[in-house]
Amino acid sequence: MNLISKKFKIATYISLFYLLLSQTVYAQLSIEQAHIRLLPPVVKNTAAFFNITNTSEQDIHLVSAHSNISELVEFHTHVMKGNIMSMVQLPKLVIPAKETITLNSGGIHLMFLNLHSPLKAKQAVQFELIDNAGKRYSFTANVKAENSHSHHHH
Ligand SMILES: [Cu+2]
Repeated sequence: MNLISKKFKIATYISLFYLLLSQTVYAQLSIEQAHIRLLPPVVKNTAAFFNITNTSEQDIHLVSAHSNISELVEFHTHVMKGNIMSMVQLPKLVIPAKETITLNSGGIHLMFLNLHSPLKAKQAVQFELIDNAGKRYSFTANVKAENSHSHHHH
């Protein structure tokens, strides 16, 4: 093997290595059925619900969230304290590789605290989810009144 073909072979291995590296480092999230609950204007907090899918090969650790509509955006879940259902903040939300997590009104949800102004039906709200590497994922959810015929029990 002459020197030129040897160098070419090494270059090929290096570029293959970076191609594989870039694919594993590229973390990706998508959401479906996103909506934010419309509540009476006196209520200063509300929540967003959606299905979130991690299409990448590695777990994504979401550590914070941000939106212009409220002072704070937090990951919450519901826990039973005695016989009372209450909300607690989750320090992070892990979306496992190739999996979907459902955020719904009885479980995990994205909580908007201290809304700057009352929301309106069909308003498009943008929010960002930020992972432990500082990567920001931008999404939009529409404000929607709760279905009065729903049979959810809380
Ligand atoms: Cu909450």
